[in-house]
Amino acid sequence: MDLRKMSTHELFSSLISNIMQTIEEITAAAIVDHDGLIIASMLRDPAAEEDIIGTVTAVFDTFINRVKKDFGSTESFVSIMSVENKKFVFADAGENAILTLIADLKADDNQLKVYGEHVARKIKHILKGEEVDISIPAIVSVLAKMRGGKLPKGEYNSKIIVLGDPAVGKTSLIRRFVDNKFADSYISTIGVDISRKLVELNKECKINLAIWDIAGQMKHASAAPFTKRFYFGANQCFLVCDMTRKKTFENIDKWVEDAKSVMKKNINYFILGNKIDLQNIEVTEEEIKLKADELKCGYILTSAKTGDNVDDAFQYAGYKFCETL
Ligand code: G3D
Ligand code: MG
Repeated sequence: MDLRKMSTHELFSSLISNIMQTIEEITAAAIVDHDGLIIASMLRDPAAEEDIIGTVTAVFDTFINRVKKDFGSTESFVSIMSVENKKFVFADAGENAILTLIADLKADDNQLKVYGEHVARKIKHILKGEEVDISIPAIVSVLAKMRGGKLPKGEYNSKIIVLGDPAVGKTSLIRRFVDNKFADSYISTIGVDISRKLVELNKECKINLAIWDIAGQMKHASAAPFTKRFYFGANQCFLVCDMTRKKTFENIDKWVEDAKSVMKKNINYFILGNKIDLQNIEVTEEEIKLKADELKCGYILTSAKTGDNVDDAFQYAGYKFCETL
């Protein structure tokens, strides 16, 4: 299926259909604007339509006032409330859209929240005219489970090193995450650039990520022994490849070798298959998945250009780091 040929409405319908397939306790899903008008919707049981529209309108007002009040204060805002025998999930999806989910009371709040946030982010991208991959990445289910587990309390520091062949998009991914910007051209990183961003996993658990963008223009391995000193003390390593250049995927092994030759302890790896917004893809998701299984790590497909799945990647890094505490 060529996503480029899908209309906004079809994209929305596919997105909410995906979330309903993933979480079976969801009985209805809708994307509504700030006046409560339904932009797209889906019901598991069409006979329940009137019922559902009635309840949505009843709880919508309370939520919309909170959205308007809090707008701009948080990046993503998800609220879950139980009314009668249903759970309502409202997730802020950009300037004039809200994702609404209706679920059975037995639905898991963490799962609703994590998936809700993820899908709401996709809606934001679509509304900005950006291309997104509407499938829900596998790591989102991992995120949902982790949030269910207990997170440590406190503020922690984690160092992430970002490795990969030149021009795969390392700097672009970091800039997208840290500044939420994409520039068409960056000056090649010389040596190392360190960016910091606080990831709040919940109110009581915060991870200060120090993200090290290491010498993008250097060839890997022994060609640049002096850059290896930047690896010391890393807790996590992002391995980035460009989905439109197979060679950059094959070289992931070399980057792992390179990192392992320096690190004394085991660290978390995570594969990012970048540039999924482009047409000329040479690497399949299956290949990335196999490589991730081999390295016993997670993976995600991203676009630094549209921002697709970029926040999820760093959030995941935050959760993974917590597992090591
Ligand atoms: P690096 O830090 O790994 O060396 P950069 O890579 O972040 O400098 O990116 C290299 C080139 O790829 C840049 O283009 C950048 O704009 C582009 N790029 C990075 N990520 C993406 C992406 O997700 N999608 C698309 N379409 N392009 C991306 P230039 O033209 O400056 O070489
Ligand atoms: Mg760079």
